[in-house]
Amino acid sequence: MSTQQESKAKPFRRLLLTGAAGNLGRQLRGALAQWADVVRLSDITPLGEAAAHEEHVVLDLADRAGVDALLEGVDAVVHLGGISVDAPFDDLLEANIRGVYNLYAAAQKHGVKRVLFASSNHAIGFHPTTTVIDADAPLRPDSLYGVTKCFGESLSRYYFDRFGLETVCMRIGSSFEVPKNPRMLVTYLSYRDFIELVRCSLFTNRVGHAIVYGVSNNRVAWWDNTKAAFLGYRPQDSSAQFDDLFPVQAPTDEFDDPAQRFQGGAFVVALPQS
Ligand code: NAI
Ligand code: 15L
Repeated sequence: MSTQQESKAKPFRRLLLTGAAGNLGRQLRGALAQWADVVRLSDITPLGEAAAHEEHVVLDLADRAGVDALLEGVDAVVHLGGISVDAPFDDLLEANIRGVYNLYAAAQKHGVKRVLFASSNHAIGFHPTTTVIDADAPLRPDSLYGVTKCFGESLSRYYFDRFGLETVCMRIGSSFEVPKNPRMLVTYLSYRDFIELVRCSLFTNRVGHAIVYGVSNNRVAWWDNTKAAFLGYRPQDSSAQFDDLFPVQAPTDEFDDPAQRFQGGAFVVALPQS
């Protein structure tokens, strides 16, 4: 191979991104082109026009045969697909329980090396806002949605221990263009930091099964990423740039409102219609 050809070689032959039509999928779509020859994008909703390096697959993650075919020829997966808020159990069951099982079963069958699983802060949302927790904190889901993220973390642990399929579980805080409320000044993850954490999760050697909090370098922190330091994630952004949007509040356990006492915010009190 000539030097010129070598410099063009990309680390992955084929990367799969699920949930590609969603908020974070749309942010990541462009970045993946640098990392793989072929980017396979999937969602239950249409994905727009396919670029030359893209393959599009529109399917429901609950479709086992479809997901099996989706994983064929894939080196690594960024799994963002599924319901991203609290919802009736039957809906969560299909997208977030059956869907994540289908993904792992197919990934193992097809020899996928690594998955980035989009977990959520709602897996640990019933920890108080006055405590700082790390990767070893007990799961304390704040919603059925949070319970499905605990299932994904647990399933991925099993697939690593049993089959050696590596996963980084990214417990994402709040990744939006701009924080929407005071809580999000603490949970904010900029899109740039999100993409960087995906990069670290895909390219670090031997991650095994890891838990990392997806959060920027905000002034107030509830989550300590020391145990995921080996990923080399160095957030560049901070919610401090949005301080003028909301009054900054010192942590206190004197709040009457559970949505302020617990890290999950409104998720700890809301109940979806069934
Ligand atoms: P989103 O709701 O914008 O995107 C999720 C995508 O999954 C959507 O495009 C949706 O069509 C697709 N999807 C839903 N059900 C599906 C099914 N049955 N089969 C196939 N595709 C399906 O959510 P967002 O913000 O992009 O989040 C991505 C992931 O990160 C989600 O798993 C979410 O739970 C997680 N997350 C996001 C946070 C954030 O602040 N954006 C915070 C914590 C976790
Ligand atoms: C999540 O898990 C959701 O996907 C997202 O929509 C936000 O609600 C986020 O958590 C948050 O906690 O702000």
